[in-house]
Amino acid sequence: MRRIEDLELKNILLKVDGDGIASVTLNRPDKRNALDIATIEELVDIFTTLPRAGVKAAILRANGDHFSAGLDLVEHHRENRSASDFMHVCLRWHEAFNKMEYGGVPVIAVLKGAVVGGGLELASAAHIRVAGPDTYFGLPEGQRGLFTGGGATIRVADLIGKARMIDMMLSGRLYRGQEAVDVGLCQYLVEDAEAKAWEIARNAAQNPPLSNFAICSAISHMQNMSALDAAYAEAVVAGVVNTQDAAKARLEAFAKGTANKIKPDA
Ligand code: 1HE
Repeated sequence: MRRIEDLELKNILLKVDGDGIASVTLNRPDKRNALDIATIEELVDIFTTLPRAGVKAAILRANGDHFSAGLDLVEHHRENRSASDFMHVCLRWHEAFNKMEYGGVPVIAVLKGAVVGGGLELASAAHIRVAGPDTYFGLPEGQRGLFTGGGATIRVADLIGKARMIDMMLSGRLYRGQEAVDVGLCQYLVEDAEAKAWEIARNAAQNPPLSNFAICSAISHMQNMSALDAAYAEAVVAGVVNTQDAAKARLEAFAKGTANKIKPDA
């Protein structure tokens, strides 16, 4: 099992604070955090390692003015890849983003500037997306003569529906502001996305890890199942999670009337 301190990272900064919250920072601002293959491999390593390292939540953020300009178009052009080469590149993107989505650690993305193409594919693998006022979302693949290869056909279509996704890809339509929230590209639109993401992460980190594991992996897995199989899997997961020791003190407090209440101003 690899340890966080053993990871060799060049394009991503990784820190874990004393509360077990990791910040994963895309760090190629001069290239607008375009995703080259080295960055994708670092994402694979990071999101393979974090769930086994006791990390309670992760903030996915970026240095510079833009979250990510998507596929590194210059590298792609320079490498002159064959169809088979690029298919394998896409499989590494899927590996990275699946590790994020199915790893069981809550990932909260802090979005700003361009969240486009593969940048949106990356953001859509996070569990919660928090956008700042200057964030915009696009799928300019059509304009570049490309197609999505990092899971957008699954995740972005799931967030916004296929008609909107096709519109974005065909017409180059960009979404931003409240409209981006309304269509489902992000869940929060706030002045200070960074602060909001940390607040969400710190709250989520208070939940028992097994509950977060189920929330952040079981729901995604169940979406891939028939309703009958999903209901069965839900019962099995709930059997394990809802009887865990970590829940007992919380349930006892509720039974005694000392637990917090679920009210808007509580
Ligand atoms: C890049 C990339 C990139 C910037 N690959 N190098 N994505 C796109 O089509 C978006 C392409 N990027 C842009 O439209 C703009 O760069 C931005 C709107 C994001 C930012 O504009 P700006 O004016 O701040 O920066 P810039 O001057 O365009 O770029 C600064 C540098 O970043 C420059 O490099 P330099 O060496 O000349 O300084 C750019 O080349 C570099 N850069 N974006 C490589 N994307 C799995 S399939 C997924 C398919 C897709 O993702 S398609 C969408 C691709």
